Amino acid sequence: MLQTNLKPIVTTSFNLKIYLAEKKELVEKALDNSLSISTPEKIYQAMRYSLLAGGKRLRPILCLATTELLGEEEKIALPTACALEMIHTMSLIHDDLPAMDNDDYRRGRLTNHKVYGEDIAILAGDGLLAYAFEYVAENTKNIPPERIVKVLGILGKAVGADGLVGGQVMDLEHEGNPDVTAETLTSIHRRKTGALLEACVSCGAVLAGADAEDLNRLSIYAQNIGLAFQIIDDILDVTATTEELGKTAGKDISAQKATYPKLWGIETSQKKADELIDSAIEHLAIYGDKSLPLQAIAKYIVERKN
Ligand code: GRG
Repeated sequence: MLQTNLKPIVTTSFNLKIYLAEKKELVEKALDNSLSISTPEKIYQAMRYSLLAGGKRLRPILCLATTELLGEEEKIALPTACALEMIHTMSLIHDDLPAMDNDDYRRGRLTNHKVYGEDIAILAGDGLLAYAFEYVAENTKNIPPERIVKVLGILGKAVGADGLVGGQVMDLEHEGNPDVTAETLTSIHRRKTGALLEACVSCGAVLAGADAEDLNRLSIYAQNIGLAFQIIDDILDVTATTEELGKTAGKDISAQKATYPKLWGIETSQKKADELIDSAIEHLAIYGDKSLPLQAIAKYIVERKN
């Protein structure tokens, strides 16, 4: 038998499935502890109903992964990670309202207004939005205060007229318009979907003390994955089932929404999403293997089934 003194080749392996499962468990526990029932009970129950309804928890995980990439412990970013999920959940509750997309199902269960009524669902969203800011301010420890102020500013911008609110307004304005261009669609989704995903990465970076170059590089990564995320969301609306999605499939067509598959077809849309992910990953090259989690999350965004 051939004897060699060669050491086994060390390959870098990263198991995204295990990584996501571990982070998700951490986030679920932190969210559960973040909001207990107080009075008036009904509003706390409505807020917890949607906040603890599962979901991929991609936004908090992106925040934690970015903080770790830059060499800080994830625990410093946990309150902000929870706040990002509170804001995301608020946007889903409001998005599902009869005055908006009018959906009955979300995350595999009845939407908030179907269970608690429209009035309480609006207030549950408002309650989660306000609490997100309170939660960051009250619970972020051992971080220079100027970083916390910066995080609060990033969150506010991502929610406002240049973020979720503006994107939703543009989305509503263009419903039923058959002439929406790719530029307009991208402008809608840069705000509606991309702004919050970018905030997840930026907040994680700021909490870890990122310099301007890191912040710029990581923001470009986030903008690319944000748009790819929405392209895949549009594709899944056509190709996946209601059971797989946990929400009504085919909603974009029935609501006459402009979508990427409508503009480009499914194959080209998938190709453009893949290109965006390649470009996102290129912006992580400087970090080497430390960026494996963010690289793998980017790939997951285009391979996901819900
Ligand atoms: C009231 C301040 C305020 C804002 C609300 C309703 C609204 C304005 C904005 C809508 C934002 C929205 C719902 C965008 C869609 C983003 C998107 C693709 C959500 C799906 O995210 P996933 O797949 O969901 O990560 P899970 O359930 O896995 O978390």
